[in-house]
This record gives sequence, structure tokens and C-alpha cells, in this order.
Amino acid sequence: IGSFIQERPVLKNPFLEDALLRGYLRRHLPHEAAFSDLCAFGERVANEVDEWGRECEITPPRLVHFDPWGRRVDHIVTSSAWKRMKDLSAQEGLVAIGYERSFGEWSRVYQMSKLYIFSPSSGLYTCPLAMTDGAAKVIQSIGVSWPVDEAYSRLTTRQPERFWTSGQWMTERQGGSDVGSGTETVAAPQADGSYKLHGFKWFTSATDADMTLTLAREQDRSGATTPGSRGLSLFYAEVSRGEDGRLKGIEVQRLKDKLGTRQMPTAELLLDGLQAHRISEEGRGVASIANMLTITRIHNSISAAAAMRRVVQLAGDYATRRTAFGKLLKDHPLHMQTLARMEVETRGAFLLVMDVCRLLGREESGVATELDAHLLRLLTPVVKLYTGKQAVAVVSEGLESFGGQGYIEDTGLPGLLRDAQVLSIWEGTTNVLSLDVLRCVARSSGMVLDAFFTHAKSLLAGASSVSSLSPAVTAVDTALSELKDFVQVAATREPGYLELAA
Ligand code: MFK
Ligand code: FAD
Repeated sequence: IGSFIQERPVLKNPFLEDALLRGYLRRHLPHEAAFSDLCAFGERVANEVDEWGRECEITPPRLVHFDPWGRRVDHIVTSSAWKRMKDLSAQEGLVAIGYERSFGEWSRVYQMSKLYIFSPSSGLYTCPLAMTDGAAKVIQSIGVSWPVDEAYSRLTTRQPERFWTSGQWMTERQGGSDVGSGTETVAAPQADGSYKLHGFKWFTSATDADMTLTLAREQDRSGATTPGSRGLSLFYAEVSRGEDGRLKGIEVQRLKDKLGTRQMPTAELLLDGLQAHRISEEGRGVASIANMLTITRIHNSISAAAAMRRVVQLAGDYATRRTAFGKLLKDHPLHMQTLARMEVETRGAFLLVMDVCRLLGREESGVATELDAHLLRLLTPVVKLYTGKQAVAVVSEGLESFGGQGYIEDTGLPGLLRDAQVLSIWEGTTNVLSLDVLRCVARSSGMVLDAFFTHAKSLLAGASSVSSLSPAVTAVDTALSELKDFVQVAATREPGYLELAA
């Protein structure tokens, strides 16, 4: 009595276990080098990295304000696993692949496939990687020259000792969605052409970063600034310490006590004369950081699809080990129907995200058509908002498929749900991204929407050759026409976007 021990679900090589990922890559990127790298990385994730991710969760960062002698140091102490994640990220080229472009227009698909395998085991290290990738993209788009050339080479290197991560400090107390009105941080010009930043950043994640991109209002000689979004410029700053051991121009006020993402530090920062360089034109801060938003939103969507895939893989494995009512869970049709529904959601999310990665790769390799460019702009917020919501639903369902064990901390499962919850909040909430969709429809005079419907119709045309799908094709076709009218009207009527539409 009492001697039964349930077999645990086993994480196997997430690349070899994912038939859809392998099938997708076989079709689009049939390179032996990519396959063997992903296979080896999948092995490493299952046998080594997943444990580090767990260590990050149970050894969360802490903030040491003062050294033993009372000197202010603001030291964010992270786990050794978190530090190993940084080295691993460089060695595996998790950012670099996107910039080396060894596989041409498919390089982003390859990079994101690797991140997709890594994400649920990464201890949220995918967060700094997303921002690092976004910063490299911004630098590349404005031109890799002083003062950001050294930073670019460090963000995109494979050498662990040179590798830098970047922060993305946008949110302030008054505004995270509405940074245009909410940003109080000012940039005081210095005689040498640099600036000193003064302000308070309310959310800064992975605050152990080496550098950051941030928004601030440039002061004129009288100290006056321009209000609203047009007054914001984009600044580059390095995070460094002086000889006294103190952070230069920064005080870490406190670390946030969060529902999830506990593996990584998220801090409130007082910027008190942080030296920075303006890297956008004056007043073009939001437009310039938009490139970072595109990249981080795609990373977010990859993390969402990956969380779904991970819970489905583990639930599937558990169904072969757990018995109820005299048979394994896998032999209960109702249980399998639940897992099948999760699988369908996961596949849909994966294919949508990968299509956006494909479009990004085409744009960056200079082979994107006008249609591709429109689709990338439209689908980036769509995929982020949709997969963020999906991940919470699918991961929650996934936890239930382990019964009570899904609720038990040291199985590692609850963390998946906690970490999924943030995916719809940061990098633009669902409604803010919905408005972004309307904005891009309105600003393109409907061209973006036309591109989407042209693309959707061509996909439907392919599907309609399969006769069993024809009722579904007709239904989707009708729905698309109605949707088009609806979005067009919404884009012109949404309060605040009336002027744009006009
Ligand atoms: C695990 C992986 C996860 C990733 C890591 C996450 C770590 C957490 C990091 C964060 O959460 S960082 C903070 C993220 N913050 C946001 O996402 C802000 C959400 N709010 C918005 O997105 C608002 O829509 C926005 C701040 C952009 C609104 O600002 P404005 O100034 O009112 O926008 P406006 O005037 O419409 O646009 C200004 C310019 O930017 C326009 O260009 P033009 O002046 O040339 O016309 C816009 O077209 C352009 N723009 C805005 N959004 C864009 C864009 N361009 C391209 N793509 C976009 N998405
Ligand atoms: P608000 O903008 O106040 O939004 C509140 C609600 O109002 C939301 O539901 C929103 O959808 C809704 N809303 C707002 N505007 C509209 C509108 N026009 N129409 C309809 N609804 C609207 N930020 C950074 O800059 N850097 C970071 O590294 C960072 N890390 C983070 C880490 C974590 C764990 C979290 C939780 C947040 C982080 N953030 C970071 C902040 C995050 O990006 C913001 O919290 C987010 O953008 C929302 O902004 P807000 O908190 O000001 O909410």
C-alpha cells in the first residue's frame, strides 16, 4: 500500500519529437547542416539545458542595493544557470543566425526554429535574446556606424566572451501602451554631442543587459521639450560601472515581484544622468523603435507556439504512462480528443508564426515583393495578439491533462502557465495591437488589407482542389469578404484613427 510511483512525463529531443517542424523545414529548408544542427541542439535542450531552465526558476534573481560597507552597488545577482544561458545563446548563434544569413531568405526560419526548440527550456532567456535581436535590427536599419558599430558586432557575435544583450526601456509609470504621452524621461544635450538621460523607467526586463535602447525627449537650450510622440527620440546607452563599483547614471529602484517570468530580473530604474547617444532623427523615436517591436513581437509569437508545443509533447508522453479506469490515458478517446484539439491549435499557431518568419527573412534578403512587405506589417501584430491568447488557453488545458500533478510546482508545469500569461501583455497588449492592425490598414489606404485577402484567396484556391475541403473553403471565403468590409469600416471609424483615415 502506498508504494505506487507514477512515471514522470519525459522531455525527449524537441526537434525529433516535432513532426510538423521537421516536415516544414524539409519542405522549405532541406539543408543537411540545418537539420543536424537542430537535431544536436534538440538533444542538448532535452538533456542539459532544460535543467538549467529549472534552476533559473528556482533561483530567481535578487537585488543587492549595498555592499557590506554601506556602499550603494545595485547589483542584480542572477543564477549561474542564467549566466550559462548567455554563453550558450552566443555559441549556438541564437541571435547571430539572423544576421549571418547563411541560409539566405530562410535564415530567419532557421533561427526561429532553434528558438522554438529552446524557448520552454530557456528559463526565459529568450526575453533578452528577443530584445538583443530587436536592437541589432534597429542598428542595422539605421546603419552600422559609430556609436553603435561595436554594439552591433557584440549583439550578433557567436563568441560568448564578446556577446552583449540589450534592454528595451520604453514603459514609464504613466504609459506603457501610450509611450507618446506617457514618457517623461528627458535627454539633456552635452557639449560632446552625447546626452544625459533623466527619468524613471517603470519596467525594464533582463536588466543585467550590457546596453539598451530607450526613448526620451530631447531638451532644447531652455530645457523645454516637445510633448507627444513627435517629441520622442531613440537613444543608445551602455550599462556600465564606475571605478567605485556603482552603475553609471542608473539606480536600480527595486525588482518587480511578478506572477511569472520570475527567472529573469525586471527592474524599476531611475535614470540619473545616464550617458546616451541619440540614434534616430529628432522626434522619430517611436518610428525608429518600431523595427525592434516587429522583431520582439515575432519572438513573442515563437515563444507562445513553443509553450503550446511543449505542453502538448509532455501531455502526449504522459498519456502513454498514466492509467485511469483500467487503461492508459492514450486509450481514452475523450482524453485523446482533448489532446487532439490542443495539437490543432498548436499546429495552426506554428504555421502562422513560421509564415511571418518566412516573410521577415524575405524582406531582409531583399527578395520580398510589395505583397510580402504588406503581409509582414499586417500579420506581425495579428500573430502576436492571437498566439499570446492561444498560449494561455492551450497551456492551461495542457496542465489539466496531468490532473492534480499539473498544479504542482516542482513538476515544472505551473511555470509554463505563469510564463504564458505575460505573452499577451508585454510588447503590446491585445487591444493595442488590434488598433495597430487598424492603423496600418488605414495608413496604407487599404493596400495592406488587399494584400492579405489576395494571399488568403490564393491559399484557399490551393485548398479547394481537395474536394473534402470545399464546404470549408466556401465558408472561409464568405467570412473573408465580410471580414474585409468590417476591418475597412473599423479602420476608418475607430476613435483616434478618424483623422488618419481622413
Ligand atoms: C519571449 C520573447 C518576448 C519578448 C521580450 C519582451 C520583453 C518585454 C519588453 C517590452 O514589453 S518593451 C515595451 C513594449 N511596448 C510596446 O509594445 C508599446 C505598445 N504600444 C504601441 O505599440 C503603440 O501602438 C505605439 C507606442 C507604437 C503608439 O505610439 P504613437 O506614437 O501614438 O504611434 P503613431 O503616431 O501611430 O506612430 C508613430 C510612427 O511609428 C508612425 O510612423 P510615421 O510617423 O512614419 O507614420 C507609425 O507608422 C510607426 N509605427 C508605430 N507602430 C508601428 C510602426 N511602424 C511599424 N510597425 C509598427 N508596429
Ligand atoms: P496600459 O497601457 O495602462 O494598459 C491597460 C489596459 O488598457 C490594457 O488592457 C490595454 O489593452 C488597454 N488599453 C490601453 N490603450 C488602449 C486603447 N487605446 N484602446 C483600448 N484599450 C487600451 N516594458 C518595457 O519597456 N521594457 C521591458 O523590458 C518590459 N518588461 C516587462 C516585463 C513584464 C513581466 C511585464 C508584465 C511588462 C513589461 N514591460 C516592459 C511593460 C509592458 O510592455 C507594458 O506593461 C505593456 O506595454 C502595457 O502597458 P501598461 O502597463 O502601461 O498598460
